Amino acid sequence: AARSRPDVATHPQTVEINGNKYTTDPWFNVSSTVLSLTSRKLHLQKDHPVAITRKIVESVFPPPTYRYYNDFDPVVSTYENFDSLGFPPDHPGRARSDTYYINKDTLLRTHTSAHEAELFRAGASGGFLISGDVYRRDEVDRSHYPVFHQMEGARVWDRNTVPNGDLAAAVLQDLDRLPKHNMTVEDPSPPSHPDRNPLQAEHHTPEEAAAVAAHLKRSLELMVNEIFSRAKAAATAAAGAKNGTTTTTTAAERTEPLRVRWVEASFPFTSPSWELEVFYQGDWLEVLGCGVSKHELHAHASGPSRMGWAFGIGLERIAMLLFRIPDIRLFWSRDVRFLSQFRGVEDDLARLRPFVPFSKYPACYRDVSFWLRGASAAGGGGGAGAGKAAADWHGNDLMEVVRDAAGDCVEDVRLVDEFVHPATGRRSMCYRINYRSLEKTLTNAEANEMHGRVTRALVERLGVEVR
Ligand code: FA5
Ligand code: MG
Repeated sequence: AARSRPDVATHPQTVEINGNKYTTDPWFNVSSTVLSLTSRKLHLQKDHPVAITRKIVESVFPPPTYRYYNDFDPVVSTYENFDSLGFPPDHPGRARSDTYYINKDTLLRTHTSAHEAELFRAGASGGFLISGDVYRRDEVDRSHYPVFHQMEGARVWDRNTVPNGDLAAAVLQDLDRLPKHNMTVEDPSPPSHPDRNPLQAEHHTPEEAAAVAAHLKRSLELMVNEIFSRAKAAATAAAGAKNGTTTTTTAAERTEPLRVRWVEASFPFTSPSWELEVFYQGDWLEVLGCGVSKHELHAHASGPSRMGWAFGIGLERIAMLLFRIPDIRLFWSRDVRFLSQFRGVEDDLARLRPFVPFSKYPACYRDVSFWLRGASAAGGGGGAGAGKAAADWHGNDLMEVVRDAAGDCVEDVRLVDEFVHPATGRRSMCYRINYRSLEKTLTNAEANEMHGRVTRALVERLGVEVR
């Protein structure tokens, strides 16, 4: 409830998004930066790395089995985004600290899963892929951005239409028709915990669930394998061009081998559920979530005889692996030094090359320390004034204020210190902001000016008291 406190004074009466006008209410919390990105649709922009990545992933899920939907509007109802998928009323994803609302019943989709129930209800058979821009209030670092692109995939089988009504056998036969790969999967089947991921025992036999899970995992491993093969070919071609010959050690051979693993996950609309992680830049990077679709979704939407799988991929995360793009902010760049590197690739994938960073400009670190309004919960007593009370504090609010004030010059923001004053019970926080432009070296004066703007915005918008 505290997080739903309205910003009464600040929201406009109406907003227009992709040609449609919406009436706002006190739930409105979309920043102007984010609003301005709703028309970009990078997944449809010719030769953009997100669009190229979408096409390569689509090639692993070919028609006629899979149908593609790439232009569903990002404005959806709260019902579609959450309720239709079985999110409980108190799920944290619904909070205004995490989701961009236009009004109480209308929001910017937080995932492409928002369209699953509708397509199932329309009787989708076989499978489908949905690509689109999605929106989340989230942290600031090199792999998170408040707008990104997802691809949803789903596959359905129907007991009423498979031979002898034997769904498991039909799925295994389809699995057998899929290509094989020889990629090493470090943790191919982590155990599922029944409390998080129970077998849907009233609706599925263990054999059916196992067959669907095997088909799902193979399909996604083939997707990653395809991406990595293309990345490797690109690196080889780039190294060959540099050496003039192909006889020397190639960059591909020097590339770290691909490491992938499955990790148990949990989603309200799948069970069992997993995430697929890929080792990248020294750490495990989560690239997708997936699982065996919940029976309720099919039962409500299409029919109780159906079952299948679904996944949701972060397209930027895959594009970062494919092109070796080091920072997610780059996808939004209109700099020709970025865009020109992908020209002609969409129509001729043999031209794909690793991204060559134009140069890494120096980082400028600046710290900001402040007191939150009022006493902390531990100190007792409520805070006076209009600022953020300690109990009402959410890191994502700060992340957004920083992004709004300094734009894409912020590389990351980290909480470096936090304490409660023993006598007053007030909470102090210190955040370290890394200002680094992708396009030029920031001067000290520019970094200071930006940090001043950020500090003032924190005071004005969050009511903190700078120390
Ligand atoms: C989902 O969004 C689920 N809808 C996925 C799903 C679909 C599960 C169907 C089961 C069945 P998650 O929140 O983990 O899950 O996001 C999916 C992917 O989006 C992540 O693995 C990651 O690749 C990407 N992603 C998430 N947040 C960000 C962000 N802020 N910036 C860039 N990519 C992100
Ligand atoms: Mg996740």
